[in-house]
This record gives sequence, structure tokens and C-alpha cells, in this order.
Amino acid sequence: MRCHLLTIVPPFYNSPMRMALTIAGFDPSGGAGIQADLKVFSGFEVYGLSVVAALTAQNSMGVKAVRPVASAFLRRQLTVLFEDLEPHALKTGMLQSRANVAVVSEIIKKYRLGNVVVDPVLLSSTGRRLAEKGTEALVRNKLLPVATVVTPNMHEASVLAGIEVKDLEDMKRAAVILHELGAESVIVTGGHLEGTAVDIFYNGEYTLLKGRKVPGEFHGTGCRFSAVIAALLAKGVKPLAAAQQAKIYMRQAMKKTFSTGKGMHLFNV
Ligand code: PXL
Repeated sequence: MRCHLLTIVPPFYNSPMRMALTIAGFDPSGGAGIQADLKVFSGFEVYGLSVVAALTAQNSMGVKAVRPVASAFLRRQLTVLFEDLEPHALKTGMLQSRANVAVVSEIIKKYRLGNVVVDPVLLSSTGRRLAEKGTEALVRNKLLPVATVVTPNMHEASVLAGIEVKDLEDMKRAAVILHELGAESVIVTGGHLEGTAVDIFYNGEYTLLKGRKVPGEFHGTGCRFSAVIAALLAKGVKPLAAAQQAKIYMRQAMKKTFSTGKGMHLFNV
């Protein structure tokens, strides 16, 4: 008897399917982290791989608890995956522990992975620490040197660059510092600027990514922005064009959010 599924779905090894991997935290509310990333990947018709670096207990009102995955098990998830599958791009999100940042950096180098998007998650939207103390130093020393694109918000840019970041000029200075630390392209996102939402893209040259603010508090904005960039890099788009498209995508997505009435708005994807 013919098996229709097998005839319809081609196997991966001769498939043109593009793949992206997210190494991030698990969000039961589906608003951020791995869940958000996978939904974005599938929206761009990129096959999503996901490796869990941390667990969280949270809802639209905020993160209540965080647990890192043991770094040895994080390494095992990655090595088993790479015995078989090679992503065309990957993004890192909430890695939570210093040991996990070190493992991710080691594996990226060992498997010579390219198209690496680093979302240097340190705090949740509601201000809770999502990374143990001292993680920023490892992100600076071990992840920035392997990053194709790093996407800090103003707070993360300030912590990583070691300068105050309050306005566009500070964002530009921070971008140069993070570029010098090894990231090929830096996008400092300006969602927290007053009245405007301009991002700074820097790869040796500056490009301003202009945007208008969409009013409201949204859960998982940073995750989605970096996931769009990873999906587009997986499809062969260059970092600047990917950042420009991600900016447009985010504005559309923010207009399509919904609220449970209690906490932040959730994206309708
Ligand atoms: O937006 C940062 C972030 C990343 N990853 C996970 C999160 C959050 C914020 O809540 O829960 C899993």
C-alpha cells in the first residue's frame, strides 16, 4: 500500500527547507522565548529547531520563577542535534547561567556555526533578572566575538558596553563598543526612547532604523525581533536588510496583539 505522507513530505536530506535554531528559555505563556521564536520561524516558513537553556514560570503579568537547564544537558541537546541537523542560522535568547553562555559559545566555535543572532537577555519586560550575576561578562567575552548580529535594548547595551545609554547618541557609542568587542553587526533597539522608536544599526557604518511607537506594553518584543532576523539570515538575507524587514514586521505585529485584561499584550502569532 502506498503511504501518501511519505510521498507528499520530502525527506530533509534533499529538501530545500531552511532551518533556524533557537537556544532560549521556555515560556509557558507562549509570549516570549522559545515559543515566540518558533512561531516567528514558522511564519517565515523556516523550519524551527529549539534547544532549552532555561525554564520559567510566568504569565502575561510577569516572570515568577526561573531555573537554568544544567549546562552539561544543554551541551548534550546541542551535540545530539548537530550529529544530524545543521541550522542555516541560530539565535540565542535567555541562557540564564554563566555556564550556559560558555557552552553555547564553545559549541558555536566547535561546529563553526554562522549566522548567529545574539539577543543578550538580562531582564524581563517587568524588570525581573533573567540571567545570573556575572552573565554579562561572559556574553561580552564569549558571545559577542561569535555574533553575526547582536540585538541589545538600551538597558542591555548599557550593561554590555559599560556606559550610560539614555539617548540616540549614547546608543551610537554603545554600538561602536559592542562592534569592537567582536559583533559583526550591532542593533541597539530604541523601543524605550521617549516618543520615538528608532534603532541604531552599526556594522562599521551607521544606519538609523526609523519607527513610530505603538502604544502599550508588549511581551516578547525583543525575542520576536531577533527571531525574525535569524529566520531571514537563514534564508540568505543580509543583516541590514534583515533588520529593516524585522522592524517593519514588529510594527505590524504590535498592531495585532491582544490582552487578557490583566498583564502585557500578547502577540497574535
Ligand atoms: O523578553 C525576554 C525574555 C526572554 N526569554 C524568556 C522570557 C523573557 C521575558 O519574560 O520569559 C523565556
